[in-house]
Amino acid sequence: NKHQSFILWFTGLSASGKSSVANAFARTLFERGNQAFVLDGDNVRHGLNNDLGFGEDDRKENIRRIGEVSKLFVESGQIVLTAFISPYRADRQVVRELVEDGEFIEVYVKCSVEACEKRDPKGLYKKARNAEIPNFTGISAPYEEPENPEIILDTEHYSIEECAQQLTDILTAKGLI
Ligand code: GGZ
Repeated sequence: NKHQSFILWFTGLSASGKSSVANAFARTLFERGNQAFVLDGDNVRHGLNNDLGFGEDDRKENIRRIGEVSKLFVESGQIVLTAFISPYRADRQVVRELVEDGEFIEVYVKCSVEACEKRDPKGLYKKARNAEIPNFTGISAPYEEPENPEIILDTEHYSIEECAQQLTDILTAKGLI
């Protein structure tokens, strides 16, 4: 179960499945005896970053802090899985450059706005359409697709469990787990 430490940086729209896949895969890692930890809105935006909103500058600061925290986790020997929209390429690039080569693995959780909006588990897309939520990613704020992600998971056409299995297969093939 020897592994190097790295960041699996999930990026994608709200309701694309980032947290679900990250948590499913973290369970797999745990069962294999790997040390892994998931950072997501529930444990970061509600705590460390509860002073930040969803304007461009606040998202940038959100991602910067998450990057710094992730770096600490990597230094502590863990696999860290982060599940944030992280809509700006430049902000993701900042995190990539924060850690050693190969330690930042960008996982694009790909799902169209249409499909995410159909899921709308929290009713946020509906509120965004009614302008009750401003700057909503995919509706009234941008999402910059990764141009060269290490991994793409298509959650529009594959289940959460299938995507988690794909991650296992890809990282095993890369010799990372
Ligand atoms: C996007 C928003 C917004 C706006 C609240 N735009 O589906 P969720 O609820 O659970 O995930 C979304 C979460 C996004 O926070 P992140 O920290 O991942 O965003 S970023 O990386 O861009 O900083 C959504 C909820 O917060 N949410 N308002 N305006 N998502």
